[in-house]
Amino acid sequence: MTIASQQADASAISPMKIYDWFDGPYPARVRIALAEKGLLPKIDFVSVNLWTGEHKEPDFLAINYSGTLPVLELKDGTLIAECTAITQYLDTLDGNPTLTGETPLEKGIIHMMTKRAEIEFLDAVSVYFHHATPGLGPKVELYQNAEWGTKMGEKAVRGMRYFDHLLKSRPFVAGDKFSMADIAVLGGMIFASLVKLPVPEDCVALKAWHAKMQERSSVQIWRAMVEQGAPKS
Ligand code: GTS
Repeated sequence: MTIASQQADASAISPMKIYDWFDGPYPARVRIALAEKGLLPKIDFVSVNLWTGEHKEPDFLAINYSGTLPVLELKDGTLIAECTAITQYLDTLDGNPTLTGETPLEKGIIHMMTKRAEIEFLDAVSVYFHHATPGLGPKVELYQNAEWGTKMGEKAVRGMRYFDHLLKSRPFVAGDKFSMADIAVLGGMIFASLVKLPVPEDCVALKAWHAKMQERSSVQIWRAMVEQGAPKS
């Protein structure tokens, strides 16, 4: 089998479904990746309302054991959860991976920086939201630990400082090229803004990188989708 024949063609596997929520920071990661790859027209979005706890209902838990969004469903019913996994899949469909790296070295560095963006920043903001604020409300937040949430808020700010330091000497999070790692840090910035966790004033490089990211058409397309508002049920 040739490499070319192993590469799935988007038209052969579309329509694909994405279960997500229109303004969620993790869903944003996949929506931006889809816009980068020109794949948005191939997707049917299915709304799962986080605020009513739809993602914790048995019907959705059967789709994703973790009870989180987004989830990609292929035409044959295959389900892929986790933003990084979904992005890797989508990025390699056309045999031209622009977000997850071409060489073994690029792939390794981008994966590392994406994971670091999650651990040190985005996931920490998420824990802050779910534990140190009312989060998604009492129906969803069955256990909260405000002290833990506050600690994770502090960790997220340390993460911002880490990425600020990094971006002083490179244009993008994983080096010279825009990648999935930039999208993961963008997810952190989107979540931080939603929960009003401010970026420290002196994080000048992080702010400049963030401003540059807003010029990308993928980010503008994502923002326009958010501005359309919540889907009518
Ligand atoms: N590791 C997962 C991934 O990368 O996909 C995390 C996904 C995640 O936490 N998604 C959020 C979620 O489902 C969506 S959002 O907060 O960004 O909108 N949260 C719901 C919950 O109850 O944790």
